[in-house]
Amino acid sequence: PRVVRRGDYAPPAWLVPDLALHFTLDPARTIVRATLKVERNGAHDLPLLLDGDGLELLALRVDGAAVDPVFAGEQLSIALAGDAHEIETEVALAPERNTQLMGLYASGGLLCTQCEAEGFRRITWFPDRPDILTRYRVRLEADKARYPILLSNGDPVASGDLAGGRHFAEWHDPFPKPSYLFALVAGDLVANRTGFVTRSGREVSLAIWVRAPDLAKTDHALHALETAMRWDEQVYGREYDLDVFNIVAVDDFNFGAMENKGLNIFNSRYILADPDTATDYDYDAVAAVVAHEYFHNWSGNRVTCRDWFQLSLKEGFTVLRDQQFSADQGSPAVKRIEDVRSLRAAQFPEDAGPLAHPVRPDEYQEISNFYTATIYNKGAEVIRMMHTMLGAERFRQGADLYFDRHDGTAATVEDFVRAMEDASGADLAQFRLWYSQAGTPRVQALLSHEPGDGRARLSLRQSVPPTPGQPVKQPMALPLRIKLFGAETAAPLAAEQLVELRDETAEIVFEGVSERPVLSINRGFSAPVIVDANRPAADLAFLSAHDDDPFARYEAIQQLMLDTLVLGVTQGRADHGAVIAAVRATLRDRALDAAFIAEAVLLPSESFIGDQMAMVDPEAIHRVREALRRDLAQSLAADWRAAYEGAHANRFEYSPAAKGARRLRTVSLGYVMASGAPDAPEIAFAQFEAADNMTDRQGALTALVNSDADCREAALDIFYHRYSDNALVLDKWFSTQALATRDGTLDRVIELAQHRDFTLANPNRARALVGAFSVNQRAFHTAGGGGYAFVADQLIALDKLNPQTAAKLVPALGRWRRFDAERAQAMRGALERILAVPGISRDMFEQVSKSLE
Ligand code: HT7
Ligand code: ZN
Repeated sequence: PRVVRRGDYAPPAWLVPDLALHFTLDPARTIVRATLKVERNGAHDLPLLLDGDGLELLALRVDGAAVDPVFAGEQLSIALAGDAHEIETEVALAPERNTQLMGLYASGGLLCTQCEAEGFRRITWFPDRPDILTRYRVRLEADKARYPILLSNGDPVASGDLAGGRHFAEWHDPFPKPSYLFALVAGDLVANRTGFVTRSGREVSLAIWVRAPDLAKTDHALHALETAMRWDEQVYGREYDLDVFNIVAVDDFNFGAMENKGLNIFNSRYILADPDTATDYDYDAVAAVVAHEYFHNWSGNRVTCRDWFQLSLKEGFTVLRDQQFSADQGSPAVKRIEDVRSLRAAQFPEDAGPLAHPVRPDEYQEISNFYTATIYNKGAEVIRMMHTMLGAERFRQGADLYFDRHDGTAATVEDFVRAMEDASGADLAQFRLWYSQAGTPRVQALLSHEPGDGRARLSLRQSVPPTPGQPVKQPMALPLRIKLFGAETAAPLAAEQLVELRDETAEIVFEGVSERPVLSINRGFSAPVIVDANRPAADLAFLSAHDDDPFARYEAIQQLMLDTLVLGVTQGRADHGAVIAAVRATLRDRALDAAFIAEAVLLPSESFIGDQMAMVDPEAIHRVREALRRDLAQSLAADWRAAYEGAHANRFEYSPAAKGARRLRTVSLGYVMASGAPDAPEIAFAQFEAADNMTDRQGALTALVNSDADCREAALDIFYHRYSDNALVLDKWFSTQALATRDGTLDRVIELAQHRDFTLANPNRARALVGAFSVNQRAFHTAGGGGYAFVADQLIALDKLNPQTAAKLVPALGRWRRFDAERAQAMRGALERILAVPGISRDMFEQVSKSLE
């Protein structure tokens, strides 16, 4: 297989300062004419190499003269004598046959593009690498009735009618950009528009383009865009720089959205929202993704990446920025809890498995496989740690210096860290290991107390586990926020300390500690590590009630639950008393807000419990967790009812308080159902029917679908018929069933794959069924290996249509080392079967072969 190595980077031999693109758009046969002005970069005699993928080359001219193409592997090689030339190419494409959804493709009557990472080469011959920055002039021609709206990057400069019912539009983007940021959209679209005046007075026209029936669902996204634009001015001092900012929603999209300069293209699930069809989670995700793509205008577009090994430079930083933005819109504590929960659900397992890679990888076969939780979420945590260590002010100075120094260029991770160092004076030499070493560090923390001399000693020991290709690791620089509380007085024994653990071991001495101290460590999740503090249940219960850091408080109750569950699985039984008492106290604490309570009282997921164990027993985990759930449900029956009823709202409202109430209501309903009370299904069904919003409706549906209640099938039917013409809600119908914790989920999922509404051609639908099922630990690992066989069948079929989407679903099968011999063998068998398919894509080959190593 082709392996691309970071160490092999060489600057481009030829630059392309200007490009004119002419599209004659047609879904069956689009003609693309490209005129590249190329300039020799330095003294050399290398040919110009152009990338192309699946293009029918119709013409090639150099300085106006036709030449015969010469190919060097997959590239077009053009020998050039002078220092500056004009290259013209003409190619034909078939967007309607493009099922990979990379390059130019058709989706729901639209024509649209996706170029990151290497899709531009599926549109035209070009040096498709991010360190070539080019000014684009684009002319689009299409049938006016079918494609009345023609959009591209930058600002519109001309438009008009042509003969034969056709028309054209011309767009110029004044900002030189890498090819991965090119975009076009043609379609019958309508816009939700507003104006925005930047703080320096630029008037920007904002528009969200959708099909006419969806227009009413775009207000939330438009409002989020305005809020994000203002926030970036206020918090990072970054302003928008074009006269227009367009967003288009499309139904078929491999990812969440794409930050193309001035023309963001979105998966419609991250644009469309109204109370009847979108949950609070969806609303929050829409705002976060709109903000994320907007923030890329600076962190990604104005300063882009030199090569794809630097991907986290834009993605990690932009995730941090969107997390900070979302935190500022609601509860920072709950946002931090949610972010850590998704880091632990997606990134920690990745870092512990065969696909582990550093935040700045050293090599790849297919770059699309590296749009991972490590690049995005761990990358964000790494920059967050710099924020913690430098403080907000010095961090902002570092960000300003980074943007100023590298504006208009393609930069590296090293450039970012150096800007932080230069602006702050901090030494981040050791800290850079976060970019090069994979694996989640573990920190053992042991607190001892000598009451006689009033001293407490905290011993810390760190280790970083071996990962593929990295058997031995250096100690990392870990910022740990630490505080001690008095066990009797419940008062802090000293101010919080920010301890930077740099060596393998360290000892911190606290003086004047007369009371027995209780350790609060990694507060706010200041470092993305696993802490083994071995704190007794009593200390965790104490912290869950008294810690003044909300994240640490959440962490304490979750650790208490986790310890109890792990003990239940490994020892066969565990005392539930401490968990019940802590949950009771949390539920009854009137000072806490509902959203926090809902997060805190939710039991750790079955997968997360599995992640704590060397050998995962999915059935035992399910049994033990269900037993604790039932015990909590029955022991606190009155509290759950009170929480459920107390969180009732009369009318839908989208505000942090209303969202928190709905979250607590859903969690409480789950416990009411788990109690086995005879009236519970009725309560759930009544909520399901009466709901005036999707959060309550889907919450009730999930509670019913997880149960054996008689009305579960009726609820599923009602839901299906009510929303059968809404693809995004039907995705929920599929995923709710695929995630069900009850018996028989595997059979149901196999049945659903035959449903008339199931298709692998739409990535959202494929993920809703196959993706959701593969993270349902109990169902996916059903004894006998049927879950693995099902997923392998689907991935083999999906790979032929859309390799990128297929390859993203491989990791669940790659976790075979953590399961018993029979399951491990069946998982390997499924991977081997995929690998043996003739014509397997490069995407799948890389994921599957690495998973088998
Ligand atoms: N930067 C965007 C990445 C992306 C992408 C990558 C591979 C294949 C398809 C894709 N669509 C979008 C999204 C982002 O992080 O903002
Ligand atoms: Zn991004």
